[in-house]
Amino acid sequence: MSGAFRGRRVLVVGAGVAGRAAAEALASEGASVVVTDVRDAAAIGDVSGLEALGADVRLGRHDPSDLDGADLLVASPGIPPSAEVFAWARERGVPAWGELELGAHLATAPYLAVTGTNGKTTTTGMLAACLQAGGIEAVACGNIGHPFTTAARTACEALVVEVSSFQLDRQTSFHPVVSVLLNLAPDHLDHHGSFDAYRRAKAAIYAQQTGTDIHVGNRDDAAAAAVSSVAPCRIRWFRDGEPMEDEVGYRDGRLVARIDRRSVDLGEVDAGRAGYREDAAAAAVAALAYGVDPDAIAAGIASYAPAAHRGETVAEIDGVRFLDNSKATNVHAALAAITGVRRAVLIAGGRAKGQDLTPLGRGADNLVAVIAIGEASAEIEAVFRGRLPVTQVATIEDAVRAAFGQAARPGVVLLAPGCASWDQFASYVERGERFAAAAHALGDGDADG
Ligand code: UMA
Repeated sequence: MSGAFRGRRVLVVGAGVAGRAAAEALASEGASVVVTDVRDAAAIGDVSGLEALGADVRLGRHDPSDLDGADLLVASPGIPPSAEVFAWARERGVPAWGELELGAHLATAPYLAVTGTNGKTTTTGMLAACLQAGGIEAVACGNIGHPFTTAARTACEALVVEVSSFQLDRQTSFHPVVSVLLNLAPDHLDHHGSFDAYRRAKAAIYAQQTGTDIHVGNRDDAAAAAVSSVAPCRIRWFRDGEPMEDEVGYRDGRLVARIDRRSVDLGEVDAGRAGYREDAAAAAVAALAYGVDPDAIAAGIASYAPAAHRGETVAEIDGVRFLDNSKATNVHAALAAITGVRRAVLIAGGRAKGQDLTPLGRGADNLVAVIAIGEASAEIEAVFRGRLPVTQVATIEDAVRAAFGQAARPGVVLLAPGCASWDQFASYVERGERFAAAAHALGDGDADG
């Protein structure tokens, strides 16, 4: 503990993963901490960890008096920009930091950062694996679930931070040595208010970067490339085709870097997973930019095991394969997953987050039927009506049974919701787990139930 926040009085908003980590970091650095959350004690569960830190925990609502005596507010990423608590802080002249701002003040190791609409977690993991294969003690953290504010205080040589658009708001000090923008498509419009505001949040990843820092952009994604091309530092690119000088791309299915007018082979990449090639190419450019040896990059990418709920087969029953892409929480990701299947039954829906779901219709040729779930089920039905049979159901279990009934033999049932899980589940993880459990139940003889 350095006592960097000694004598400060800080209001932490949100007692979820980010808020708890922020409170712990601040308390360990000498601050006196108040934590507020709109959820009540019954909903929030155990807060004894926060109380043990000496934090004053106030549950059930936010109140202007929470800011009494405070000289700083630290907000969790999910607090919407329109939340009253920010207006109260403004009125009192109390600065409002996001999670990244606090992490940036605490970090002692250099950090690399990855954002984009899709593929962040995979790219972050792969990039950390490349650095580790190169002998660098690197830790993957951030939106991935291991808060940046916690990782920033652990001893290591580099951090690879997954950053969401939510986190990129309310920071003016986050300064990665290498930043990556993987792709850009409408998402989280309910939180940011518009695609333009979402794009501005993403562009904030490079706001503090200067001359010798490196930003990595995607040549194949016009919307993302437009943002990347104006980064205020050096820019390196990846693409899905033949790479140009200083780029990483693909030749004959193999990942290839063009360095000093030579082609360097970085190995084979699993083409079966949606978005995986893009993620590997991005990780390779970022690792090269950080000075990692090409052999280590090839080893890092080959060793990386993707996290769950990103398109893996979770069950195979009577010739029907169940693919779990619960992490496809927006239209862009769902379409990428649909592109990888043939004659599948799609399970889609959930909370649309203000997205236009119409582009999902482009996947219709790869599907035989659609099962619509959750808040957006009527919108999903409207997208496919007249083109495919669509069934609206209440639960994921009903969806799995209906999809199994309509699937070809052999065939595929694909969970690629295109929407957030938050209307019916705590997270996409819970949605994926319930999907897999329901598929297994069919195999256990519950096929009619
Ligand atoms: N809350 C309030 N007031 C409000 C709104 C919410 O008190 O006005 C409270 C809620 O009651 C809840 C807490 O805030 O108790 C939740 O905070 P949060 O939504 O910021 O979630 P955390 O649990 O703190 O987790 C956050 C990220 N979640 C979101 O951005 C929604 C996690 O990303 C991240 O791993 C974690 O911080 C550590 O950095 C998850 C995510 O879904 C994986 N991210 C989105 C995505 O990937 O699409 C952006």
